[in-house]
Amino acid sequence: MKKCKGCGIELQQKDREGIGYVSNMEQDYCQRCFRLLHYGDTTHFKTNYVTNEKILNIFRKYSNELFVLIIDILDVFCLKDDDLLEMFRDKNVLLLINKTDILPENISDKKINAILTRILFDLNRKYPNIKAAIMTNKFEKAFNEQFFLILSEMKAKRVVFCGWANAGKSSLINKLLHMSSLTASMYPGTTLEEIQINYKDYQFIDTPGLVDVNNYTTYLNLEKYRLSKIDKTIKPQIFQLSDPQSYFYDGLLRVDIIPEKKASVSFYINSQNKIHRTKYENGDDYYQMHYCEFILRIKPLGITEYKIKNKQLFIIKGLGMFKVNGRCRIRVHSLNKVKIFESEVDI
Ligand SMILES: Nc1nc2c(ncn2[C@@H]2O[C@H](COP(=O)(O)OP(=O)(O)OP(=O)(O)O)[C@@H](O)[C@H]2O)c(=O)[nH]1
Ligand SMILES: [Mg+2]
Repeated sequence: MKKCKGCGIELQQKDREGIGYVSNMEQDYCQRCFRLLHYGDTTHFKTNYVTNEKILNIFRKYSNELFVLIIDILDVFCLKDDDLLEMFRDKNVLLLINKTDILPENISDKKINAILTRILFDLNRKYPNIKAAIMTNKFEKAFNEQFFLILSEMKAKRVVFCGWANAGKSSLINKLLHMSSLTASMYPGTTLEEIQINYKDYQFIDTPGLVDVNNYTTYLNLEKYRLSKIDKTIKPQIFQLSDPQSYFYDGLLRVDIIPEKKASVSFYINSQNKIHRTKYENGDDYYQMHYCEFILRIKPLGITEYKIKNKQLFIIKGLGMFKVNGRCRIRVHSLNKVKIFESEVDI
């Protein structure tokens, strides 16, 4: 049985439109990986191919090995309230904090370190199975060295790379092993099966990304996903207000802010997209025009209300985050299914 080197799927010649298709069994990459890598073509891309049940079954096979959990920095900010670490409670975990380069430039390395130290200190009390944590891309060379040092300290020879879809697992293995054979792409659900890679006396196992029901990207069509995904350094969009205002991220998210006196709000989203502001009383008109326009299947947007006394950071996974300063009431209109995380992080 031959498998695709990029995504791990079994290769087949029978079904042209099916997953794993190759015109010739000599080929190492399936049609989907080939077209994705060379033409950025997503015609054969199905984001809902892998289920969490299937991925958890892969993990079960490696229960005694080291699990390297790769986490997007914005997900780290709400990790304490998320479901991810619960899935690894009984496993030895090394956390790799990825994509720190997307944080705004004004957040210094010192500040990032302080924020992460605090988060990890709290997490470790709840999850003593987290053995270590490293940032992946602040000091790249040092990261590779540190990573292998930890593996040797932990006497880990077989390592399972895991995490939410699109966290950067396959790219990271490629980078660590100075290769490019694993398919990495901007779309979630790229890796389809486990892939074993032997390197010196190690075995690295790449796995498909877990589907996160609390992430907007799970519900967006590919086009909108591409436009809203944060892949570059965020430039915050900051607004001051003294009257009630409504802020819109297309039809995806609406935040109404009713300040007691003065307030400010900063949005951290893909900087190609601009937050639209209207007076609160005109908010409904704009909303009706853009309501749910990009969401795969129409899903009701729910409203959640909060009272802010001083300041609060909110994480909307897959879209970004926003921070409100000043005493105010806010109403967040967002996908019902997606949890809004309130984070203690002070950025
Ligand atoms: N900005 C930034 N982007 C990154 C980083 N690491 C990976 N990416 C991007 O994240 C996207 C996902 O990368 P993959 O390696 O395919 O992620 P994955 O976790 O293997 O994804 P699945 O197989 O779908 O679960 C790609 O667009 C990468 O270029 C990083 O450190 N910073
Ligand atoms: Mg992958």
